[in-house]
Amino acid sequence: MPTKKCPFSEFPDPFAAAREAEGIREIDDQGDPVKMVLGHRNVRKSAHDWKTFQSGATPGRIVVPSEVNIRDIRQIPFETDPPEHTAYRALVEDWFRRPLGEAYEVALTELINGEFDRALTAGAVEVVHDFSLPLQSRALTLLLNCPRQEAEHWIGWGTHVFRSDDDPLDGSKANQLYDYLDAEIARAAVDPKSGEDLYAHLLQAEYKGRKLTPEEIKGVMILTFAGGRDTVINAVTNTLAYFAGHPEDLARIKENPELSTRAVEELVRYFSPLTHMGRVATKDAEVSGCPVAADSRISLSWAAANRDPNVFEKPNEVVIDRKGNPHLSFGFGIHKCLGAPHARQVLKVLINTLAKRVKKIEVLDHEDNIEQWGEFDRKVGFHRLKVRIS
Ligand code: EMZ
Repeated sequence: MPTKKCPFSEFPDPFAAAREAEGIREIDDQGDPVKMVLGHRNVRKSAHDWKTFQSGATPGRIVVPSEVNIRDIRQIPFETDPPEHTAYRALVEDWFRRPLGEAYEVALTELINGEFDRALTAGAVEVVHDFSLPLQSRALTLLLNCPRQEAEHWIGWGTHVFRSDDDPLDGSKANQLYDYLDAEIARAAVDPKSGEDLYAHLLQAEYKGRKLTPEEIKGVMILTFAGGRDTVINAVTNTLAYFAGHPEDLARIKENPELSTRAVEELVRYFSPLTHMGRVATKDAEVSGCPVAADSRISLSWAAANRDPNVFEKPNEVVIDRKGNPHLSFGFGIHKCLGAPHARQVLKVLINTLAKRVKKIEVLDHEDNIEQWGEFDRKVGFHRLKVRIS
């Protein structure tokens, strides 16, 4: 696989020429092609038009790479359209906004401080597996409101629930998550003591005048586990890599902690932890002057839109205090990321803790994680990032 030589803290934009030229580019995905929409305006427009570009297609088909061959459970609310989407989303919206509360931030700060205690004691640490993955898993126990201990089990699943090191679509791996969720849903249904977690919340919820089925609850939980896993791990890892290369920005945040809110937005714009998300056309349509046939796929390329020079000045630079930052890293429209408040809090607390406690991050060794989308090679994060934190 060709890898571009670039310093560890740089994330080049591979889409510039195609975005400027046609603004759309077709790639193959397991024989089911995808037209990648690249410009900010058209990505937003297509995301907004859920009637033409639906999410409720065959489960797995809006994901790129397509997961139709490895799962048939619909993820909820992600793989539904209005009116079902509206009703499902209403059941979980408040729950996923809990991260904005003060107690949540306090708990997250304690948790992230614990991760730094470990990293600082260890000296050298491999960030992806020994810092970001445990951090993501342990932070997820706050979102689920379940015992912290559960995370130790999830850490064993690795950085992605449907992918393993040598297989980008690993069906057997998905089964371990499914079996775990079946057991957890059954446990929550019979154990009155566990009334405070997300499973219990979903078991009590009323959807269109009835209770959710175990299958629907599982659909919500799969999304909760899968959607925020590699994305959060990449965002955390990339943040450490960025500040390793830019200690001056960390010093600015230390001086001026209010900057961290803008820094989070700018870093997620720059990293775009999720490259794109697909949609399926419900009828013949046109995007960026290009015909899109009914039942064919497009993808909304958040990563390409986030570097669009028509919208962002100096798009390929991290402007740590960038004002007005209409990035699309958490999507756009009715499907915008449910986990965004949690992810933003994780990154804000991470950056504030870094600024407070860390003087220097030294990169000892790294291996980039380069995704390949047709002609585009895109660095999304790292397979391995070994650093010394002091
Ligand atoms: C799906 C997706 C959701 C998909 C917002 O993203 O995340 C991917 O990592 C999963 O593979 O199934 O949950």
